[in-house]
Amino acid sequence: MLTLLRHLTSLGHYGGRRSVATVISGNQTSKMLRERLKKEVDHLRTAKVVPGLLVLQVGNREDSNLYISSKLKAAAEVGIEASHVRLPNTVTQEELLRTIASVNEDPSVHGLIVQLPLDCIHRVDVEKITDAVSPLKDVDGLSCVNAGKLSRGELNNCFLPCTPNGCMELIRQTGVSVAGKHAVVIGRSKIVGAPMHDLLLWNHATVTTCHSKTSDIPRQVATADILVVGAGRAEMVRGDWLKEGCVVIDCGINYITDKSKPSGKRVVGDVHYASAYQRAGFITPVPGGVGPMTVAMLMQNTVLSARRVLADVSGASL
Ligand code: NAP
Ligand code: L37
Repeated sequence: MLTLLRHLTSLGHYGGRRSVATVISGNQTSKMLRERLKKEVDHLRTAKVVPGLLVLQVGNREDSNLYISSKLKAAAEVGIEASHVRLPNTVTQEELLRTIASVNEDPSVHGLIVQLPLDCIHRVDVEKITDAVSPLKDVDGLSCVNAGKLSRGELNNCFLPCTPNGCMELIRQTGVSVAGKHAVVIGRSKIVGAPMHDLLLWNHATVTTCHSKTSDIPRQVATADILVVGAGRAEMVRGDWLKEGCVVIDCGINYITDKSKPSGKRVVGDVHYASAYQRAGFITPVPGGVGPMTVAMLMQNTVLSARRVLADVSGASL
């Protein structure tokens, strides 16, 4: 009887404890995506279209260097021709705008991203920079045109920002349907939180977005079937805040001191993984969760942009 009771409680009957979360691997999901994209690129190359990506960096931030090298590596793997242009931190806004304008004109480049944050000694209006990228090459989806389309639900007619798009793909991996669910997003930045809100909304979730002025975040989180966190606060969300069995997507990349590591530091998310793992139904790890998906989605957007060019030339539909 006790054995049966244990069995039933582990299955969630009698309101008892269910089993621990299923880990959704961004490493595995992104690998499958890269393999699919490689086939598409092979096909495009046969039609004499070589997808081209240009990553524009200002300055020399250590974290950006790491992310850019992952992007270049993924591009090489799928057959995208990628180049990295690094401008010195002394560059002015005008020079940066001129560089963007010339890349906009270059037909060999299908995707252009300006890696943020900028590391620049001069005052630069970041909005002006992200808006200078041609909407047709804006594979980061950060220009007003693409962000506006997303906010209106025109998902098939714009470039979706890479990190939120990667989160949606991870949610799809769980098999949990988004429509009709309550989703909570923590963060409202242009690159993570705000587009995440839009994507969940237009996939028919009911969405609550929290930010630094939200009064009782644990109370909001307790109602979430799907939780996406992009706050940049190490291990902020605790397991006991969660609704049992929910989907937890952790975008956070935070470096904390860890004397036991040779580097003296360790990367953690915005979610306290050990406690959340005990209570969630699904959870993404950090590292190996959203990060690799961000990179893979950039490749997907670049391939999409190249396909659009081919369709324009040949008159074929996508
Ligand atoms: P951000 O621009 O600093 O935005 C953070 C957002 O979180 C803001 O909206 C802020 O609210 C909110 N916030 C901050 N502290 C909060 C708190 N204590 N309670 C509730 N909300 C809070 O950061 P971001 O660029 O969106 O990045 C967020 C995290 O995701 C970072 O850890 C970053 O490293 C990571 N990230 C990961 C990837 C990836 O590929 N995995 C990509 C991009 C970013 P206000 O608006 O009120 O200030
Ligand atoms: N597209 N992405 C785009 N444009 C930008 O302007 N800033 C920015 C951006 N962000 C970005 O590239 N983020 C990012 C974050 C993490 C990874 C990749 C890209 C990543 O691969 N992270 C690994 C390793 C983390 C670590 O050990 O430091 C991970 O497994 O999460």
